[in-house]
Amino acid sequence: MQNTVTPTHCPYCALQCGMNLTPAADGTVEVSERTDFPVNRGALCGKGRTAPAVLSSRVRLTSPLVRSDKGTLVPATWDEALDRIAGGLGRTRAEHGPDAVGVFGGGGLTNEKAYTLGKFARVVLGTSQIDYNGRFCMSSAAAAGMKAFGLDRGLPFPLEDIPRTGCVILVGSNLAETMPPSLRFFTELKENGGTLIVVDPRRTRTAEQADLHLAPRPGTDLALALGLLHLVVAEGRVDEEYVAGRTAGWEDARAAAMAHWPEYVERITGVPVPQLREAVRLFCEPEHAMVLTARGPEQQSKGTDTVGAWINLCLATGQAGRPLSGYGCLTGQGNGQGGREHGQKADQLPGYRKLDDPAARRHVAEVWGVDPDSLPGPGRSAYELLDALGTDIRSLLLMGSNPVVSAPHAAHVEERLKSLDFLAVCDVVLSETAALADVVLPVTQWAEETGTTTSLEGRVLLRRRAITPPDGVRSDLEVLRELADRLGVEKGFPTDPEEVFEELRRASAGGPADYSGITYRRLAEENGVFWPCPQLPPQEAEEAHPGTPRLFLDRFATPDGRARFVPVSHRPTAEEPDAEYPVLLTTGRVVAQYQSGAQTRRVDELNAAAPGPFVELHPRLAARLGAAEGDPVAVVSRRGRAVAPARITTAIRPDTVFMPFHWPGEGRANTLTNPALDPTSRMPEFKTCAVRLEPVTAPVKNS
Ligand SMILES: Nc1nc2c(c(=O)[nH]1)N[C@H]1C(S)=C(S)[C@@H](COP(=O)(O)OP(=O)(O)OC[C@H]3O[C@@H](n4cnc5c(=O)[nH]c(N)nc54)[C@H](O)[C@@H]3O)O[C@H]1N2
Ligand SMILES: Nc1nc2c(c(=O)[nH]1)N[C@H]1C(S)=C(S)[C@@H](COP(=O)(O)OP(=O)(O)OC[C@H]3O[C@@H](n4cnc5c(=O)[nH]c(N)nc54)[C@H](O)[C@@H]3O)O[C@H]1N2
Ligand code: SF4
Ligand SMILES: [Mo]
Repeated sequence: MQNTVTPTHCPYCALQCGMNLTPAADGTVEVSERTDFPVNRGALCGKGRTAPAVLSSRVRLTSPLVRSDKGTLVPATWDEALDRIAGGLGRTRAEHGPDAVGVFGGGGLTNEKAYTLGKFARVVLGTSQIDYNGRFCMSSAAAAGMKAFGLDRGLPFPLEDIPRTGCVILVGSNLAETMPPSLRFFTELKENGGTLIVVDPRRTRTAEQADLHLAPRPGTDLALALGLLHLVVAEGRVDEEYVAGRTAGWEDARAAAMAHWPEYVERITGVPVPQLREAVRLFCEPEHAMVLTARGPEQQSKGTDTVGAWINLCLATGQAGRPLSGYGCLTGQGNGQGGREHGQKADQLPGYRKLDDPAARRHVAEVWGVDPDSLPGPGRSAYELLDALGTDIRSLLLMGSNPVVSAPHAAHVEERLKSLDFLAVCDVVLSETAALADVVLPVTQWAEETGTTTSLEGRVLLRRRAITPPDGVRSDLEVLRELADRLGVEKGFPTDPEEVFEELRRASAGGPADYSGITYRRLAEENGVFWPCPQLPPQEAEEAHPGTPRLFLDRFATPDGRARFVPVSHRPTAEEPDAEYPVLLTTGRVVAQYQSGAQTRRVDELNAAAPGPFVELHPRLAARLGAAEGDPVAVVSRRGRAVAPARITTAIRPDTVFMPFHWPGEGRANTLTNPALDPTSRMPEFKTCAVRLEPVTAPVKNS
């Protein structure tokens, strides 16, 4: 394998940029341009370019760690560590029943890992208590997409369609920082004469590219979308023929929208009526248009209704299920799409099947060689699961997430994790969550193992092993196999990713996310395949199914083929500002750090670019506080207090402050966030809570 160039994909975000890896003689790995992958055509952001730094033994775990009698983590052999985990989980199961054992996964895990983790929970542990960090990510968009279209695939079309549409409304996405190479599609859109509307309370690098920037008050996107729909109706811009032919439920949705007068919407959102009218004009005049959402409107306690309202706008104007038009969600994590399809979600079986559907249970149970009645039912959502730690749930196996930094109301979650009888964490580094564990297992990562991911386009991709992992680490699949063995299940947990994928193909066959026609060979030859991709019956078998880059062109995935309008109305956020907490906090990302920072905070170049947390605030707010640029500012919510330097800018609304969430410690944004959940998606309200600002006079204690 030495000195050969291996084409593969980035370990981080859902764009899954293609890159080439070459191992060098000194043990390091070189990243070079891979131009044959059409999404990024060789371009990478700084995170992707520097990703090999996290492969280095200098920053990662290379030995299992177990908690000693003195309470510290000390190196142990693999057998000792695995025995301890099987003992810990097994004891809880014996004493408190299977549902007292929890499993928490991640949208960064490959399809093979996510699939095996879900199977492990249901078959080996017999627990219903499994969920994953994707719940914190795109779950509201997924729920809204299921309701409206009968299927959830983030983008129903490839990114390459964007430059050829007429107008894109980009709602709460800062893709110039979160998916930099994707900015090209929007630049090309404008070069082709199309327009870009960005909806964001901040004038971000993305908003700077827009023809029209709407800056609503955080948490008011639902009213904004309804106000635009009101104007569409009032101005006679509804595509009546399309509505009659391809949708259902218009009358109720229309009635709900008509209650949202432009002036009323201006009062709620702060977006002036002329801007609302301009947005409607730009969106409705071209033949084709798209709405894309990301975490801004989705991470709200009304995220599902909010996305539903944006979908209503697309449906009323005939902009869905037609070429070069539609609604899409920009999924976030490397395998954010595939990770939500194959069973690590509380209510789900592989192939995006429902755990409470008897036919789905029979199909998957047969593939797994178990009795359908032995499969548990749906469990709790991610935050509810974390909140139940130490009470209903006594032991936890965690793989691919760092909730001490990334979960809402993080101090509470941290305390819940500490109250467990037993915590096992598999990670590549000693994350803040791994540091609390009773046992930590060091695992292999992207460049050291083969596996598939499914990008934000719904394109299934092959990540290839490019280097030999260091001594002392094992793959997540090997870990699950060893634990299954120790917990009495000797078969059904292969460690070869391709073997797992072959089983996943069968388990997903006939399901909404059907991968049965996809093989590793095809993925290697075709640069990815879009699902659904069923295996064709033998008589047609020479012709492989081509995959489905564009969904819904003939019909939506609902029983009658029609898309569903949702009748939604504006409602306030779960925590509106008041006299005591008068300012809104919103949270998000910066280009040089990834998520909880567990990986990127170990890369010098990225730390130099983004060394720590900050509080972005308007000069007027700063003046009231008496804070100058760089002064420490305390942000206080009902859940806690965080301190970070002020970053003063007119790019943010004067009623709002912004903090990135990548850091632990006293600047941890999630100390402040509100775990109020969306009733349908169970998404926490990361994007708004009420805070007050205080100047920092005395040193503050670390959280
Ligand atoms: N550099 C970097 N890139 C990443 C990641 C990372 O951590 N770092 N993570 C990946 C993952 S998992 C994800 S999910 C994606 C996320 O990608 P994005 O959704 O683009 O990222 P965010 O910064 O969370 O939020 C986007 C924007 O929403 C705005 N916003 C805040 N509140 C509201 C609101 O109420 N309404 C509206 N309309 N907008 C609002 C914020 O100001 C912010 O600019 O990025 C992926 N890429
Ligand atoms: N305030 C606020 N909080 C947020 C958000 C926000 O916008 N605002 N966004 C939310 C969103 S969208 C997301 S996606 C979450 C993400 O937050 P987290 O779930 O914490 O995501 P990561 O930091 O990517 O954590 C992944 C962990 O898995 C490890 N890892 C990487 N690869 C592997 C592997 O192959 N196997 C194993 N076992 N481990 C691996 C990494 O080292 C890291 O420790 O944060 C959420 N939290
Ligand atoms: S944009 Fe996303 S996939 Fe591309 S290099 Fe950056 S982190 Fe990696
Ligand atoms: Mo995410």
